[in-house]
Amino acid sequence: MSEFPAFPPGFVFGAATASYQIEGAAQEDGRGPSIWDTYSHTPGRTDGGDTGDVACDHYHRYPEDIALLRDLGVESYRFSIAWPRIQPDGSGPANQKGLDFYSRLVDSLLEAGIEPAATLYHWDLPQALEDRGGWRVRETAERFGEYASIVAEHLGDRVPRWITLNEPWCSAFLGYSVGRHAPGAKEGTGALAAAHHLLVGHGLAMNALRAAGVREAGITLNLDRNVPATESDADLAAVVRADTQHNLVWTEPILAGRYPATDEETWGELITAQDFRREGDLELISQPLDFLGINYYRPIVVAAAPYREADPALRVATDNRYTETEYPGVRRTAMGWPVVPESFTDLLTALKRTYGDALPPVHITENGSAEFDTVGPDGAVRDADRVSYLQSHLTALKAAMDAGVDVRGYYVWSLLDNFEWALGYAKRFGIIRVDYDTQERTPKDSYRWYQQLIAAHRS
Ligand code: IFM
Repeated sequence: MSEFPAFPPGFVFGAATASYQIEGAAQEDGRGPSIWDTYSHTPGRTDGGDTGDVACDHYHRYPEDIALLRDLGVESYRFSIAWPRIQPDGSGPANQKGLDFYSRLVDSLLEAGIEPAATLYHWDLPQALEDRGGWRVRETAERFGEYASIVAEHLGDRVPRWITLNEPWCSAFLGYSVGRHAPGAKEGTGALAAAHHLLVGHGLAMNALRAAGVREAGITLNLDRNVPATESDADLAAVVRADTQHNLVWTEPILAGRYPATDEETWGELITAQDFRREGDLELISQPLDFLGINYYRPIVVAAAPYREADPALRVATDNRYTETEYPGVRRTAMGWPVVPESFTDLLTALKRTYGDALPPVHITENGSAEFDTVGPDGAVRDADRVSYLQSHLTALKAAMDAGVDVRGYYVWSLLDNFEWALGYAKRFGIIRVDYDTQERTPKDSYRWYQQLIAAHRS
């Protein structure tokens, strides 16, 4: 086992996907339209006009995908449930055919000896709710709580691990401020209201999961390791704003039951003049978690950027109050993301230093890389860069655990090449290649590597 980092007994190895990125069958069995259907079908929004209409056709091919998971040897599979399959217009009674699909998926996983880990929301909001205001309005959080109850009642006995939201930062800020994700809005307070209502929705979903008696419930955040470009006052102040928007806006209410002390400094009257925070919200949001899910990919070097007073949308967006600059001298993935495994260790140990015993056990619910894979004449898929990324990041994870961070599991992103949102199908994150013309699946070298790592922990 020498080439592999060694994890303690009971550590969970898994693989992750998300509904809109792999399922396809966008109009089947009563599924309603989501904001990602609308967004991807709007000309100019996604690279090449790609949509999730067919994706990996997992809706029909899930038995084959579960067989690949079983051969891989993972203990757990993280997938997400498409809200518009359960409630096509976001409210009211459940669509039985939608529930049946996830019931079949869960039963097949259990038969294969794989623990299901379900995410309730990985960005596919029913379009009907967006038409009524989306995450800008509190009603969406309330509907989310109802949807969570329906799903938890039907699947709670068979799914041991539940994640309320995946990366709410993307939903709020990419969706309502930067406009690079659905619904593609560029607003000021819209994004801040969305962030708060996502947190309220998380709290209501936690209540629903607790009422159904599920074994473990938590949330997944994509926290950032923000590194100042220089030690200048301006760049250090930009890091405070970046930390507030990317990290503290979530971790402070969830783990400490308070709003970030730096939110006024970061957003000024856009936050102070708001009225979406209500009494009792912090108690709801900060209820105990069984685990915190963390998705990690890369560090971000932050430099101050000129402030554009004229555009309130950009005042809350990532791209304006600070600029993400180059990370010199390191390899970059196909996403252009710098490969800096130590920053994974730093992120986790810093979180532990900040929150101490208030930090629940952690699951790494996503980690992986998009690479330029090579397909040989024999059809084999060579992805040495991904193997190296996984090896170095699992080693960095183990270093954080050795430094005292309680990490219980790791899910590679992703099981399959899939629809990478606005970037379409050109970016491949899978440890299994998908030929989108034939839907043929081919395990890559990284799949074999991960399979051996898992096997080494079992022997
Ligand atoms: O593909 C996404 C996923 O949906 C959420 N986390 C980051 C991944 C890679 O960009």
